[in-house]
Formats: sequence, structure tokens, C-alpha cells
Amino acid sequence: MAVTWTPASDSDFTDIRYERTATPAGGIAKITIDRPEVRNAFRPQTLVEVSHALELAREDAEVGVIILTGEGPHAFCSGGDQNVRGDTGYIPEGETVGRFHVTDLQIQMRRLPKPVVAMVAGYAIGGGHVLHLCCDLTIAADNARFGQTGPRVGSWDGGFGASLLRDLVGTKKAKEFWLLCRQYDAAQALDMGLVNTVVPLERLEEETIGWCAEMLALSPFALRLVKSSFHAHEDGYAGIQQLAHDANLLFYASDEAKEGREAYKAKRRPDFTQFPRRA
Ligand code: S0N
Repeated sequence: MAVTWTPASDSDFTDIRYERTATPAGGIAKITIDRPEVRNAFRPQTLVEVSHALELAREDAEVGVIILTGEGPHAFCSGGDQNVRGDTGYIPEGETVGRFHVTDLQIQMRRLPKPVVAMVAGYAIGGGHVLHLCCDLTIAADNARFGQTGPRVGSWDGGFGASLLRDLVGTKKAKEFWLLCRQYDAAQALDMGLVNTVVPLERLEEETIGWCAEMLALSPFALRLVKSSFHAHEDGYAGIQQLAHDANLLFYASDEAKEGREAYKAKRRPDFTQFPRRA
């Protein structure tokens, strides 16, 4: 399916593009890291902008699925921009103290109650590889290459960069990623369960849109619960909290919950006897 993308924000993004398209089944948002001169490496500003765009997509009732990608055929993302890496983390322009802005962003991607799809052409390397791990699905072009470089550049991501990778490819292989810093091509990535499919580069967007359209045709709340169900286990108490609050959202619509609310407002005792004690 060929689509037309429309810029969808008033924000003055410098490092990303935020666009939207409408399909008969619903809207798709696309966030493109737009720093091809550094293989779409992210600096703090890049991640601040991605985070803002994710929030826009979350709040947009028309949007059902979000695509995260990189500009051009050469890279999805090559991780943290080593030019702004200081002794205190990655340092925003004009500041002296840095941090890992990607820490909160990874959580935001997993928390987001809509599917996030990585559309990967070229390199997904370092922190860029971890970003694809944090996406719910990954559609890879046949020129995609995956890997971690941390120990080569004096770092590592032992958070989702280790745990999600291990869940996907197994402990030995995940350790191989990190201990040897090798790169793996798209076919190898598919073989080890790291990506959902591999498609010709020239059909990458079309195929990705197709996957998104399939999800858009499904129940949005069921998709939300599928995502939070997986994370309930993977993210510990924080994952359980999200699934639990999703259950609250559904329960709010029940007559049983409404009885509690209405009784409180009417300053009367709630009458829950009308509701079954389900087996
Ligand atoms: C991506 C690679 C393999 C592409 O190789 P290719 O195609 O040969 O292109 P190059 O000629 O190498 O690159 C083109 C230009 O782009 C610049 N560039 C590429 N990547 C970066 C980058 N990450 N930072 C800055 N510049 C980059 C090149 O320098 C080149 O510029 P010019 O034209 O001027 O020479 C290859 O480029 C490559 O291997 N890149 C480096 C990959 C890397 O090591 N990334 C950093 C890994 N670390 C992180 O991502 C940090 C993650 C993080 O934030 C974190 C978070 C939580 C906890 C821990 C961490 C942590 O620190 O790990």
C-alpha cells in the first residue's frame, strides 16, 4: 500500500520528522530520525524530540500504530552520538552535565499503549539496536545489519539491551552480541528471532505499512492489552502496574464500578448485592 505522509506537528523539530498518514483502517504515525550524516546517531536533542513525537502519537486518537525509522537506506540508527558523549553522559547543546536521555525513552516506548514498529534499513547498531529491541515489531530491509558496539567504544547497555536481547535470541547468543561486538545481517537476524520479517529494501515502507494496516484492523484495546500483558512479566512491578491499570480502565465502564462511584457521590451506602460473585 503506497501512502502519503503529512507533517503532523507544529514543533520545530531539528533532528527528526514527525508525519502521519491516514488509511481506511486508521492513522499511522511515522517518526524518522533525520541525521543521516552520522548514520542517524542520536544526541540528547534527538531523543527529546522522539519522546515528544511519541507523546503526540499517543494523544492522537486517530493514530493506532507508530513507526520508528531512520532517514535513508544506510541506517536505522547508530546509537549515541559519540561526538557529544562526555564524562557525565550525553551532553545537550549549551549544557555541561549530561545523562542518558535514552533511559526514559526506552520505557516510554514500552509504556506506549499503541504498537511501535521499527522499520529498519541499514544499520541498527549500539543504542540504535536497543531502540529496535524496545519496539514491538521489527520489519527489516534485506540490507539491515544489527549489532552492539558498547565494549568497542567503552560502554554497554545492561538494561533492555541485555534482557530483551536475551529473551529474543537466548543467553549465549546475546552474550556473543555484547562480548564480540559482531554484526549480523538481516537473514541471520530473522533466523535468530530478532526481527519479524525481512523484505527487499525498495519495498520496506510498503511492507511495513501492510503490517500496520493489519494491526489497525484489530481491536485497539485488545492490542493495548496484548502489549501490556507481555510487559507485565518482563517489566516486573512496573509491567504489572500497567496491566492492572488497563484492567481498571475496563472496570470503570462496568455497572459494578459505577455503583461505587454513584453511591459515593450520593452519600449513600453502595449496594453491590446486585452483582454476581463470579466463579
Ligand atoms: C554504524 C556504522 C557501522 C556505519 O558504518 P559506515 O556505513 O561505514 O559509516 P561510517 O563511515 O562509519 O559513518 C558515517 C559517518 O557517521 C558517523 N557516525 C556513525 N555513527 C556515529 C555515532 N554513533 N556517533 C557519531 N558519529 C557517528 C561517522 O563518524 C562518519 O562520520 P564522518 O563522515 O564525519 O567520518 C559505523 O558508523 C559505526 O560503527 N558507528 C558507531 C556505532 C557506535 O559505536 N555507536 C555508539 C554505541 N553506544 C551507544 O549507542 C550508547 C548507548 C547509550 O546511550 C547507553 C544507554 C544506556 C546505558 C548505556 C549506554 C551506553 O553507553 O552504551
